[in-house]
Amino acid sequence: MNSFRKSPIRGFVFLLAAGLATVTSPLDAKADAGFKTWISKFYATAASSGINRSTYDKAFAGVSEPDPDVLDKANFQPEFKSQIWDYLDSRVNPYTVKIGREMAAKHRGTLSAIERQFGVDMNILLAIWSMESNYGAALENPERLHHVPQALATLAWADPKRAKFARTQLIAALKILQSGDVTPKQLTGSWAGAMGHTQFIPTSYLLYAIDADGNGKRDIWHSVPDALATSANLLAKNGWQNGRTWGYEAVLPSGAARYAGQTKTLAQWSALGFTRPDGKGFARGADRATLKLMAGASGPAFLMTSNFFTIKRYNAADSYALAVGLLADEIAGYGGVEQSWPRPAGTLDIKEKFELQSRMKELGYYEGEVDGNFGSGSKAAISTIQQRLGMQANGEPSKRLLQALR
Ligand SMILES: [Ca+2]
Repeated sequence: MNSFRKSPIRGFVFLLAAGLATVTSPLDAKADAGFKTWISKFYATAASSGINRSTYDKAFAGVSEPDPDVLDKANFQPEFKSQIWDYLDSRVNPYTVKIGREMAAKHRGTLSAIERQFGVDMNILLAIWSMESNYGAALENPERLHHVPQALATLAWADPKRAKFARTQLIAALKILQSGDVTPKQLTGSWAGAMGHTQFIPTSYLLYAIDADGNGKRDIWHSVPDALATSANLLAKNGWQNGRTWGYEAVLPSGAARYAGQTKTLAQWSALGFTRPDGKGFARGADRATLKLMAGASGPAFLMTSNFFTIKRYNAADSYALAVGLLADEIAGYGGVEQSWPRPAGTLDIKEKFELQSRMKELGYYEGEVDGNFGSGSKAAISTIQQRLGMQANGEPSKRLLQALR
């Protein structure tokens, strides 16, 4: 859903990006020669990890230049960090919940089998699938697919910050290829080497990949059972507690913000005055939980239990793990966050974002999906409308704009 925006081309990236143009300058040729030399030299390292010549040559067959798109994406810096509520709106909304429920129905048998075998809640697996590849839809976007050996070699060769990571991942990718699970052509991934429906980097694949459909190949690129079982295996091996929640939304007692980041038992939190928004207490008082204030003391509080930290083994951001937990709950039919996020005055909540997109679509300004996600298409439509209304054309959704369209 959120494709990477193009970064301003600068410095070294410029030399490589210029390689895309039809005219080849001597500088491009020099860069390509340097890259090819790096690939031939790296074979010695790969060989010392057990990669044979034939695997290596197959991995790099037809690769004669670095992947310019990889460096472009690696150098992309978001202009501003999105607020937690905007991030959650883009991940946990009527659209992702609806598709999640459709996928739950479609893959019921597979999901039940995985839940039984690994003891991991199927709704958590659906939420991860949504977060990682929009339930596989992102894999159909060629802009997002890179040849993994080429992408990782590009980073190892040209990105000093990621070179060590990329070398390790490249060796792991070559091991995957050598195992016969995939052909070189099928070894596709993101610019940083995250692969398949559930976006595993090669080292994680080697640790956790599962052949769940029994065809003899661990295929997280084309087999939904393999991909979801692989995620379940990662969570199970990292301490997922079956039948337990990931955490509780809580009402922050006055003066209790000072406990943010602390871990206590749920019984201790209760004794400090913490309750759930519906006034109910916390089950399993002996369980330990960590207080997280994701938007400061004026936003909802959360008491995160151990499964929250297991989700973070997938992606270390608190916001990611919260989105997975909330989306899983909503797919399962539970309600979302009950307390309000401290949104600035005049900005839209998720229902209003959907309404704005629908209205823009009805009026012919917007042709994209009504998904609450304000990407370039939505922003361009908003700018056009703002111009027609004589408002400042900043592309940002607002209550004022929605009011104007009603
Ligand atoms: Ca398989």
